[in-house]
Amino acid sequence: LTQDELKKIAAYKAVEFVESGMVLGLGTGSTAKHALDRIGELLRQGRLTNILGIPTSKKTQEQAISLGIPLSDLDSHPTIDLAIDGADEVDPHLNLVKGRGGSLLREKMVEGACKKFVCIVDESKLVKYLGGSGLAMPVEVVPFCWKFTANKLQNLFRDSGCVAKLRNDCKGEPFVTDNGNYIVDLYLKKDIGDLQVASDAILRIAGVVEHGMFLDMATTVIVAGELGITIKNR
Ligand code: DER
Repeated sequence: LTQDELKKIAAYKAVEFVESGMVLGLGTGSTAKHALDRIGELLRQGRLTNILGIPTSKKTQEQAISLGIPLSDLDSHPTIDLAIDGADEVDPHLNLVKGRGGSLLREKMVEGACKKFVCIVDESKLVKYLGGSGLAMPVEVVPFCWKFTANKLQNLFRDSGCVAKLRNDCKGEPFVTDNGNYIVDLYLKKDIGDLQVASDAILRIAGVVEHGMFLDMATTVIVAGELGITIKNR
């Protein structure tokens, strides 16, 4: 099975949790895309009705519109029944790294407002500890003096061999989020220790808007692997 087929399997499994009448947090990324496609299909077939979607990015909003999924927002629906979204990393405690797609702020706002957050991943996302994949740990920062903020972040995790890099787009310009901010990606060589302590320290830096560690947020993680589907509950 290809990685994308595994993502689709996890996504379709998550959509089994969706009931008619729900207000849904709609995730962002290539795994969540399959979940949206499936929701759109069930709506078209009349097997799901009366769904309202709260998108976690402009990209997801566009996909939802193209699928005919009715949309609303957090101002109108401050409490959401269920969110379905992917992740870049999942640790054994169901803590996540998200945001490699650049949507972490709106994802964290939406998923933080949900009664249930079902995270969908292929098995390649499982890590022993967050930051362990050696891939980016995203932090959304204000553009104003981003170097100053990036240096504070790098120094915060210097004992973990942290390198902080501004994320650029395909044209070599700074990547700009849906919220008009920049992303500084942290590359770690070692475990950053207590995640809550790390999270609090990151958020104390004035130029930081939000980071990509989603701690104690996922209520269920659906993992699709070569040997089948595993459902992990908090
Ligand atoms: O950027 C994000 O937060 C995405 O949800 C990411 O974490 C998962 O993206 P993928 O499903 O394309 O791997």
